[in-house]
Amino acid sequence: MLDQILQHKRQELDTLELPPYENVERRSLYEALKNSHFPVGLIAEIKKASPSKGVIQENFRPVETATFYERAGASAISVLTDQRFFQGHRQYISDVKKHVRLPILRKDFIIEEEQVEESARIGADAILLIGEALEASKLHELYNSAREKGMEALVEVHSEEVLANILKHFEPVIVGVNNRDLTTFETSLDQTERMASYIPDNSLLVSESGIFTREDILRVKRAGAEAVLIGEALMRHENPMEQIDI
Ligand code: IGP
Repeated sequence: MLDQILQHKRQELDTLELPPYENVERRSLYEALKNSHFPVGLIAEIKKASPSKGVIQENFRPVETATFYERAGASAISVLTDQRFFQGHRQYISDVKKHVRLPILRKDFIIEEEQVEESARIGADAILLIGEALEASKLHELYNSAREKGMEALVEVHSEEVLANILKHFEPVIVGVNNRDLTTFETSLDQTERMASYIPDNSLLVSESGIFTREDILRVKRAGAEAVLIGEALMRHENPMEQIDI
């Protein structure tokens, strides 16, 4: 699946048109996660659909949902911008940013410099860089480029080998462990527990995917996660924070 998505991204890149600059004020994801008033930092995700779950929210209203997340005390908002597989759009970043004060993470499959530039122009505060989708040296290059443009990056890994390769190049400030294997879609919170000891002491660990309950949050926190990234559990509920009871 991941290969199929990446192949499609390369095609999209051929026709990528850079939008004009807007919303260049940057907000720090790292600071927001560190200063959470919940037991962990919470990145609340806006995602209409996914390849593994199909359509998650029929009546999709990104701005309303973001405003709700902010009022409920989320630290940051993750916005899916991939159109083909997640029914997202880059416009959602600009729209959401105008209506909330939280940092916005652009969730997409970023593989080339043009996409980093595009992210900066639409007002993203941070971008996702996926270890399994990039050579470690390329990931490092895109990471530096994001920093130069005033953005931060969430460096996501699923496996230990991929993390080890990245650490040969640099230590990311924010490391996400994806509990979902993007090649099989299998999700298990064991992954955070397995990976936690390999994360550098100075990196902030975010546990991503498959988190549904307060118990799940406490479990990954015990493993060493300082923040969580939650999508589906929040998108499916009328009053999502009640469901999580964070
Ligand atoms: C959220 P969930 O299981 O709470 O909906 O997961 C988030 O971790 C997931 O959307 C995600 C993702 C990604 C999506 C993690 N890494 C990479 C697209 C690309």
